[in-house]
Amino acid sequence: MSEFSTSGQYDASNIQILEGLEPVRKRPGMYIGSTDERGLHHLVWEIVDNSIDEAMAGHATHVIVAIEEDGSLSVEDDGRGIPVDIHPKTGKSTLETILTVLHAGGKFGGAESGYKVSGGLHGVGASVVNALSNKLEARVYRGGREYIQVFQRGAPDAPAADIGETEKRGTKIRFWPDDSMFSTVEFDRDTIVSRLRQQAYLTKGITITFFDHRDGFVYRFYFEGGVRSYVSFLNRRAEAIGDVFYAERTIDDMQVEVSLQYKKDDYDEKTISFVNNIHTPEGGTHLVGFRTALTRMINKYARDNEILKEKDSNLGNDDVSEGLTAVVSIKVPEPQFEGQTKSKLGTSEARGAVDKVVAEKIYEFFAENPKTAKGIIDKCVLAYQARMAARNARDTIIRKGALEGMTLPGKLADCSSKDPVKSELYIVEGDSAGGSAKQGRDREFQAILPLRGKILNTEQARIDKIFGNQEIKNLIIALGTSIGDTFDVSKLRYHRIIIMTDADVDGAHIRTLLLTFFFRYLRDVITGGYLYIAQPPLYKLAKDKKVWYAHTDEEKERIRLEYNVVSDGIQRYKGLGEMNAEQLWETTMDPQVRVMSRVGIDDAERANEVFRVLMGEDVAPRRRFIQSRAKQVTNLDV
Ligand code: 28F
Repeated sequence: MSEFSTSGQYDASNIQILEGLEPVRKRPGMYIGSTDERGLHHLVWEIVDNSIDEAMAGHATHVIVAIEEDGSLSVEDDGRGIPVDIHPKTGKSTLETILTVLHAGGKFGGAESGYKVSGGLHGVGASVVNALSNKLEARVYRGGREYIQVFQRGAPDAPAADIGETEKRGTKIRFWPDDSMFSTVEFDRDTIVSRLRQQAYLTKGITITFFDHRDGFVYRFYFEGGVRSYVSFLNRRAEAIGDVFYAERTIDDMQVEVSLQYKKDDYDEKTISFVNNIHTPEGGTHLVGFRTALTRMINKYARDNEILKEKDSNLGNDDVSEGLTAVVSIKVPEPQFEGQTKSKLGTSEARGAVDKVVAEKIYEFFAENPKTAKGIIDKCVLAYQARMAARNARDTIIRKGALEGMTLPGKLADCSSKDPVKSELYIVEGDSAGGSAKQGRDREFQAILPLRGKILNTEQARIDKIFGNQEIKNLIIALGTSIGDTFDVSKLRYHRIIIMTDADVDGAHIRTLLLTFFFRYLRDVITGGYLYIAQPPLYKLAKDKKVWYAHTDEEKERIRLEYNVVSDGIQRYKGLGEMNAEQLWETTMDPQVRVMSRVGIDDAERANEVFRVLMGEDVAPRRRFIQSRAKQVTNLDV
């Protein structure tokens, strides 16, 4: 190990640092998932999570996040400040170690080290942000002194320097993402604001302020009520049954927080679960504990108060979930994650802890709010009856063999391969594009299902009505999985389902309807990674018998300039119908050249949310949704 130099310039020692972070710069996707916009925002979450950790440990109360005028991003907290003492073994300060050694910041350890969000299984640590930033400036306010250390792509210019007195305390990190690494280095305000709102709900009592210094936009979050406020926010557009239920308790080092409220006329469920502030879209033991306890206590209360008679069968989890909005947040010192995207909690003790908290407190809540309890149970009983009716309706339809795939719909142009792994289904908007797709496809492994016009608005329709809609029925039969509680993803007849709609507003509408339908009734098709969206080209450029296709404006400009294509050699595609079969194949269907994106669960969830706001029946939220994107607002969310 080379002698640690104290001179301003670092000599051989920082080569070792570069080696430490070299793998990050070589394969960034291994650390932050991707280098597109989503990966860029992972850099923000890494740093913000460190501040939230400091707040969760009770040492910070304010976090400030800012997009600076030059497009860089800064995060500041008023915690203890990362230690700057020099570590005898490495000769480096703790600050420099955290920022230059992989996984250095997030030490594992019992509850005394708090509930680590960053640096844990999900956090890769601030050093990854440092490695992927052209520049990173760390400031520490500690012991009445201010320290600063600047890095370029993870290598420090010099040791941490004491630059004078300060009244402040805490840590501030500002970074300039490396534009040679990311497809975009432009931060998205909405993405950051909605994540900060969520973190503020999950860390009750913290104040998070967001500044966009590019245009003076300010947002401040402070939620005294923690997840109780979160449930109120989630239900803000709905009419609710009674007050919000809230329970909090620490059992064996696990801090459990649960809140719920039922909506009156809506039967859509929205239960969001977290571990150490990390969203667990695949649920896990904490969510199982929540659901079983809630169902058990609702049945118990219903029987104790003769709403359910001796002869009545128990209400099931599904009946208890209709119209339910709930947030389950648990903090566990060393959580075990499972599942495909490591976003399912495996820690078995969490199930018992959440079950215990819910069972104890929800019965008390019902006893203290008998009207609310009656309203909830009546709704659950109604859901039970509707489920029975739908099951009977479905059974009659299935008995008629309509859904057993006995009669594949006439509109489906199936492929000859019977191997689902090789087969793919294009869901195409409109009969004309459907026709071209049928002609242009490779019939060995590509099936086509044309969709006529707008499919059913599944936002409001009940399951028995959905079965009545021919387009939906065709789709379900073609997929082969059935739907609802007879759904079986292993019966899927195609392992790639590709939504191909026009690039215009109508196409976006149909795509949103389809995404919402899959999200609502065929969710495992999404979580299994089977659902894609085709990206047809936006432009066709032609010159001297040569033809190019462009998927983005930038690509079109690059080709136009490179080959000097005159403007009347450039066609902007309005819809799929303008392409003939051969063009459709060679631009959008040929696996060698086509561009398509895989649908993630949060894309579909966001479509579902956007769908509800834009397609729901209340006007106010639609106006708000549109306004909040059209003008700058200063909002105080309480
Ligand atoms: C803008 C981003 O990163 N805030 C942080 C602290 C405070 C401590 C700490 C962080 C690793 C091994 C300790 C201070 N004093 N905001 C942040 N604030 N990390 S990151 O320590 C991590 C070290 O041991 C801190 C006493 N204990 C901990």
